[in-house]
Amino acid sequence: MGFMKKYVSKHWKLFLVAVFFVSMEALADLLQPTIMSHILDVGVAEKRLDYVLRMGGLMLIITALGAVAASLRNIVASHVSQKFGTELRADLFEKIQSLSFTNIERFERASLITRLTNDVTQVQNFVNGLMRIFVKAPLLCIGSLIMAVRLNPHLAVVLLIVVPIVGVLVALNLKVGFTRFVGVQKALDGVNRVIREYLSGVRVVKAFNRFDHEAGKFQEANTDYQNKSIQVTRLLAIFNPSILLTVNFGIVAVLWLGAWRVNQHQMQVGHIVAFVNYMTQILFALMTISLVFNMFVRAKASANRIGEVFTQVNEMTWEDSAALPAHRPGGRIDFENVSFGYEGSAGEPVLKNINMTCLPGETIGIIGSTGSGKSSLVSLVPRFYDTSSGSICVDGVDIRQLDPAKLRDRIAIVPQKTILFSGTIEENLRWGHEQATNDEIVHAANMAEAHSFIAACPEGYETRLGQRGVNLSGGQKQRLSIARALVRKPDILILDDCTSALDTATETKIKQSLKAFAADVTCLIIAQRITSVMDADKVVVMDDGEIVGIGTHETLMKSCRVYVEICQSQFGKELPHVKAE
Ligand code: DGT
Ligand code: MG
Repeated sequence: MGFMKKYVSKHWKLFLVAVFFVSMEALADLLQPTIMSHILDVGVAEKRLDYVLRMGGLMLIITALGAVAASLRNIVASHVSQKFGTELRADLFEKIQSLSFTNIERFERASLITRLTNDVTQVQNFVNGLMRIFVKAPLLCIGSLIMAVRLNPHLAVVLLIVVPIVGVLVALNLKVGFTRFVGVQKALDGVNRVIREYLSGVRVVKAFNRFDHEAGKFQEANTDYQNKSIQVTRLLAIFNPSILLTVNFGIVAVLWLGAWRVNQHQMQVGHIVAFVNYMTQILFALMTISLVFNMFVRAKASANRIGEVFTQVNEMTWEDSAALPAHRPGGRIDFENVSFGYEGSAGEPVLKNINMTCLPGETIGIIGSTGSGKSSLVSLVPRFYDTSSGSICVDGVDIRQLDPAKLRDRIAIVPQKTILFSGTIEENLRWGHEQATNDEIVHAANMAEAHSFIAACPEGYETRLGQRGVNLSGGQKQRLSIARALVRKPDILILDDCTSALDTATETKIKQSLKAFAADVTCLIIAQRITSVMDADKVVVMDDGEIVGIGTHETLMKSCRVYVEICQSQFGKELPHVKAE
């Protein structure tokens, strides 16, 4: 929980102010029963009205001061805890942002969401509680004990028995509670995960009529959450009344003992009233303390989970001084003996011994059966992942020395799975380049054959997209995604199967525009159709994570068996020729 240090050093002063006010409040509460006993034993017993009035006035003043302290404490405590919660959430969000894919994939997405929301709230609540009731409870408890013993040592014998029993109960509660609360938190993760998966795939779920199945999964997670929560509540249901019972027995004992002593004329009634008052305060304080422990346990479990994210060390390191050379045209990429495997997939490498060079301005087609590692190969260039062995250089600089942000500035990607964000079309296109002029945006949209359909929308570029662009067709989304990449004017352009949802005519038009655009841009084009890549400067053929052929269409037709097989499967025996331009 080292991450808390920062906030402690930032907020401890105000925290202490709140604690000061809480102590004032507790002090006011502690004085009341004693004054009360004086009023009874002196004022009432001796029928001295002036004494009653005087002490009554004192009581009023003390109560008023207590109330003022309580208000101030409330204000300070809310301020500190809200600020703390907001800062913690912001820092956690920033941390998650800064982590590499590999780091993030160690957590489930659902659990990252609960960590950001529920866990932060738990810790925030605890901090808030610390400044309110949590400090007050022990103060009241110890204070009441002292005041009670001072008031009447004979009655205090009862406390000698009651307090240890309650202490043991609270300790037991704490011990048994911890693992249970951790379990509750995990179960809540489960519920979030199921909902997330369902919502992100809601159309597919409905299309396949899998609602019952999904509902079943939800039911399961929900029931698990219920059971775990019930277990915890049951625990509280046993411990809290036991504490209550013990203290109430104590009160009865005090009444009995006190009545006996009053009968013997060894003490006055006022003492009994005051003593019972202190006992109730102790009871209240102990109940709160067990609540505090429960909240502490919950907050600790949450803090651990937040700490897990904070302690992730970003595996991607770089040298601040390293920079890509400024000379143009840039965009040379060298793969040298690159191997790569995703973490957790049994160490099986997805890419093996990749060697290739892409020169500035070259267009490289990448083709291969599904799962052969094409997307994985191109995802290494913007350093989404680091290679397991071997190196990748961009413009002669090993990308492991480069700040990924600087590297990615030079690269534009059209991912295989189109992802758009809620906002207007223009806002989405500006992701490519914030400062792009309107002309540049329209130009990019034109190249991606997106301008005509955008212009046909009543609101044109101001058309709002739903989350992930749900109000667009697959092909429209793909074209926006291409335009977004073109707005960037990158050195390296990566197109991952980005024309899969387009008809051949549109694809051809886009390819022609790209040719002019990409004259000095290194283009990596992944495609399923041979026709999409056959006129590239070089075609890379992938099979099972390896490059089995590099060359032009003609050379590959002569030398690469896999390429010929792909070709035959797409065209039959009649093999096409590259059109002379
Ligand atoms: P495609 O798009 O269907 O034509 O296939 P490729 O060639 O783009 O294949 P790719 O690179 O997506 O996948 C290669 C292998 O890597 C495949 O066995 C699945 C695995 N893989 C891909 N993405 C991930 C990932 O994010 N995590 C893990 N653990 N494995 C992945
Ligand atoms: Mg792919």
